[in-house]
Amino acid sequence: MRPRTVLPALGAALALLAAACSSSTSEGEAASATTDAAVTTVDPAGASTTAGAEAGGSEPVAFTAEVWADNWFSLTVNGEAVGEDSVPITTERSFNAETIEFEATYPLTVAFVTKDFTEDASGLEYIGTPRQQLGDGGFIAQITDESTGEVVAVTDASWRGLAVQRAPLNTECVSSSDPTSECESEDLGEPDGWTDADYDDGAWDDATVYTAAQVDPKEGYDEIDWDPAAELIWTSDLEVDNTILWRVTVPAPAGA
Ligand SMILES: [Ca+2]
Ligand SMILES: [Ca+2]
Repeated sequence: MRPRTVLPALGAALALLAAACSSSTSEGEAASATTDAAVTTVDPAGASTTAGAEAGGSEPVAFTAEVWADNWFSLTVNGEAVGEDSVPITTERSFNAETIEFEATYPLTVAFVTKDFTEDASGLEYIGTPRQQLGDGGFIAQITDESTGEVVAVTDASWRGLAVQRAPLNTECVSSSDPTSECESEDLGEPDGWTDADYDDGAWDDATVYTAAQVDPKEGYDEIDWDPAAELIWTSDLEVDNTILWRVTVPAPAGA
């Protein structure tokens, strides 16, 4: 009798097992699909964390930027404004060196705005005086990684620049008795997202390097111990291009 009792029980158990296997097939596929989806979601974050670690970029580092601009600048790093020239652009003669300290994570997306002084949209300065003229620009900067003491970025021909305010487009208006009316200007404004790491500056121009004789840097320039590789830059037109946007990417130092 006992085997008879056991066999039907075993049969019932096998039937249950078969049913369980049958139903678990579709559940298993669903579970598997869910897992795949979860893995897909997790992967990018994992990859990004790894990339940051491989680039030595997971920890913020202290930096010092030293800047001299004719006449004004502001500095954004990795999309965050970190400092600007303490002398307002509304000051006709503003020549001064600036030191800005900030923390950031490699790779650095460095974005400067530089402005040559203009009295108004005409692009001229000393309007109505015997000195009425087209002012000129010029800019030099270096960034030091304070954790190593190494200069990790200097202005040079590799920087990408975009002139967004240009005046006067008709330079002969420099001798006009009413330049504010007669000088023509162009103002493009700042493109959206231009300080972001992934902004495409492919259409921008390479910086033009100038000698100190060409820019004639004034007060403050000699107060900074410039790295030999740091150069005075601007766009190709020192006079007409008044507001320039600059971009450069600074990778983590090798071995970091
Ligand atoms: Ca100037
Ligand atoms: Ca100018």
